[in-house]
Amino acid sequence: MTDTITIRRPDDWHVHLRDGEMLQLVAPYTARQFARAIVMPNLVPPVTTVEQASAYRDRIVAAAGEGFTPLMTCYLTDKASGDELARGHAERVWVAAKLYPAGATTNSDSGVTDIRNIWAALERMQAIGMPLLVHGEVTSHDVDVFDREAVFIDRVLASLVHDFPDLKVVFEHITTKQAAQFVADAPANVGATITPQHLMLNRNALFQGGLRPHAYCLPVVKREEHRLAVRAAAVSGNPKFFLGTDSAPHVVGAKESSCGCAGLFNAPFAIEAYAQVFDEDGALDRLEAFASLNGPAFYGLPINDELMTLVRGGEIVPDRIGEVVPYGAGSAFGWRIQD
Ligand code: OTD
Ligand code: ZN
Ligand code: ZN
Repeated sequence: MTDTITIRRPDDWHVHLRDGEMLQLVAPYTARQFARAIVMPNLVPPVTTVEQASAYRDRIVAAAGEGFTPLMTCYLTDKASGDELARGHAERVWVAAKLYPAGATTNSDSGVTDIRNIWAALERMQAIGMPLLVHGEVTSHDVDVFDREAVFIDRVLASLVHDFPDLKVVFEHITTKQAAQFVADAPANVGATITPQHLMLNRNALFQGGLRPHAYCLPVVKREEHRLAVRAAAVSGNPKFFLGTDSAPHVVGAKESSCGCAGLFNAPFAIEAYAQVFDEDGALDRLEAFASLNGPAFYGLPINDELMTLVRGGEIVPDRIGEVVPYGAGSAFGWRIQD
């Protein structure tokens, strides 16, 4: 049994770092583990201009400290401009752009109401090699919340990938067997991020002995068969699948509420949680590819020089970090980072 594993320092290809006080609280946790992170633009107001993104990047660097590189994203709206996207990409502010179907998740009200509205922007992104990051859920009220991802593939994503054969597309935080299959079958320009919670929880976690707000995120966790399919994809070694925590902190009062916010704060013990999953599946030798190699390869970025060593035996996750309940509070993941 392996008790120690050394990997290239990982990156987080999907994280919410927030702003203001929350940014100050959470950024050091991401920076402690990850060399780089793709930072989601769903602030209020959303990050839609190059200037906003550049100023936000400065605030993140100040909060995270030395040795961490935030990779910024543009929030696509119905009015997204190809010129603005190309300018931000050329100025190396924007690494990618994010598609939120309007209303699909937290702070997505300014998102895209119809994919046809951003057709010209997507053509431009394809031409300049700028990846499109997709929150893949339909929002129509007639579609069951547990089916929204699978229906999105049929109604939107399949034709998008077909119509833009050279556009790099990341299907973010996949949660279903349909998504895992779609990405596995798609050409090499389509990848996916996977969160720790979607590898560890099925939808029973939402109702275990009562209503569990700290297991609630979007896309919502699914049936066991989906968890197993997503997990098989993550540990498979297939380069299309890579680490994206979707760490999305909310203060405890906003979670434990009659209308609780979606999102889990998993940044403090993220790599430890992934290590536990890969260990349980006998795939520790593939953790490095998932956490540290596949993402950079997809984005066309170099891998990190530094190494990270993980050792068996986790510490207890605290009940609170500031005013936020971290993912796994009160329990321990099987691994810890060696100092
Ligand atoms: N999901 N919460 C949030 C975003 C994500 O869809 C997501 O990427 C958030 O709070 O920003 C969540 O549950
Ligand atoms: Zn999302
Ligand atoms: Zn997210």
